[in-house]
Amino acid sequence: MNESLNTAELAESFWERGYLVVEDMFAHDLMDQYQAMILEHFGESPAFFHNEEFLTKSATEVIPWFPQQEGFKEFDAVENDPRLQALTEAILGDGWYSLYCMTMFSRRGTKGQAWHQDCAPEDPAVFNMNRLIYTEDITPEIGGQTIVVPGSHRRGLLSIGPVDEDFADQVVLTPSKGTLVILHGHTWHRVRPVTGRYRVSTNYRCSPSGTPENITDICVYRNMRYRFETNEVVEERVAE
Ligand SMILES: O=C(O)CCC(=O)C(=O)O
Ligand SMILES: [Fe+2]
Repeated sequence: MNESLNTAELAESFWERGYLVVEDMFAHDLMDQYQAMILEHFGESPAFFHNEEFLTKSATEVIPWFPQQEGFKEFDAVENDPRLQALTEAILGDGWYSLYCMTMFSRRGTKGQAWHQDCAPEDPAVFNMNRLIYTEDITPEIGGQTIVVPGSHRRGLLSIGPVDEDFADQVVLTPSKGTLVILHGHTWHRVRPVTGRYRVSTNYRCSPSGTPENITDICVYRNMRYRFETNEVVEERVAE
């Protein structure tokens, strides 16, 4: 386990690239405990949570679960980790706050997630930040690699185009058990299809001071903006 982090250097790297990978951040024992609870909750083949229109249009097949909201205190251990808190503070500054902890489950044969930004990028200062932990290895056999475009948190609106296009400058992340991935909400990112078994990731979302709490309500895809609260497409995005 990574006992001490070079917090200042990591924060600088985050702001340069719009994402950060810290391997061996969390103990395998803790990850095993989380994974067991997650599988207990989902079973290995749960039903979809989102409606049909969303699943079809967004090419996103993920089932969310909010364990802390259901009283699973064990999930506080990562949240309260002093190294994670110090790193978050170094990146976001005083007054940052936690939004929620969301576990995402994808079954075998599902599409993963299409290219998106978690929130509208029009104001560069208004954003969410993802602190993703992986409680089991992502492997090439399982699929579900997370793909990011470095520096895209400074590029503004995600371009319109095919929802699973490959970009020349994309970077493919294959996080192993215990890895922390921090991702700026404006960074262009997607998740590859899940070809084997199932895929699990858990996101401790947070925001800088003053960010509206519903910041992640509207997500930007290459073909639409979607509002999760009301399950509706709020804007169709079509090339001129
Ligand atoms: O599960 C992942 O690796 C990324 C998920 C994602 O897009 C997000 O949490 O915003
Ligand atoms: Fe996302």
